[in-house]
Amino acid sequence: MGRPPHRIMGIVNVTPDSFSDGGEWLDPAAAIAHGRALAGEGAGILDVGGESTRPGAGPVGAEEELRRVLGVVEGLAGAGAQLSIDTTKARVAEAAIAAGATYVNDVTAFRHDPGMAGLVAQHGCDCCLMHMLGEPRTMQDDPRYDDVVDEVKAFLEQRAAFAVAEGVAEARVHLDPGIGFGKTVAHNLELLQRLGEIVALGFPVVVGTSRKGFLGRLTGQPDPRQRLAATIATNVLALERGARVFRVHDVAPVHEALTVAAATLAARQA
Ligand code: HH2
Repeated sequence: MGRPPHRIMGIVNVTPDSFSDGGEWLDPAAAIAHGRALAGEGAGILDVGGESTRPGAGPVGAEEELRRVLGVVEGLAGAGAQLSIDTTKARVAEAAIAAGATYVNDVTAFRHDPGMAGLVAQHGCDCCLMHMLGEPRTMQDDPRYDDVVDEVKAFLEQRAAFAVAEGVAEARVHLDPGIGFGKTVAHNLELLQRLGEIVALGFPVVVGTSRKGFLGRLTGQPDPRQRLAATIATNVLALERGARVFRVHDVAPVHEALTVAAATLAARQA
């Protein structure tokens, strides 16, 4: 049996303060044009977010978040990609769903807003449940685990069970180890190395390494925009270990790399 196809989730950050592209797509017209370009480059999913989750970031109110993302989701309907809303708030997700989103990417795995799971269930949306230790404001302050993979895996298994108990169809649930969310460089590397253990839970696995700080720590590259080669290395390894969705800023080069990697993994002499 061949491996199921992978998908690229292109990042559309409508924020003033995202760690690598803050402010660049704050203007709705620019964000829409950017999203359309990413769809054209091969993004099967466009992930629209109005709240940065970078280490140290503070929360954004629902009104402001809605003001940032809603017109962009509306403007991307018909762009040829599934629309995802990257939010922890049911109010924001609900409005985005009404505007055409069918995927909810919640970095708190339905822990922040008690209305989120029911909303996703009611609308039959896909969802991504991500692991995070602590909250963005403090998550990089000395994170500790006994066994990072076992703990992330147990958390994700429990959150998937919660989502299903709340009425979300099992086939709609994606899981994400939350690279960089309350993790040291060593934790991130071990999660990637042992990603197969999370894939073994049986849900499609999403990975988000794009331009992240641990890559810069390894390569000595302080500028997040200069972390593309490192991003590609981690995505290829994650593909090989069974990840299915790749959340990235630079869609075209990652798409090329994963196309070749997937063809190689599928190759068999007749
Ligand atoms: N990473 C970020 C945001 N959302 N969602 C999922 N499922 N997985 C991730 O790894 C993930 C995520 C952080 O990256 P970015 O959106 O580029 O930055 P910021 O949070 O500063 O806007």
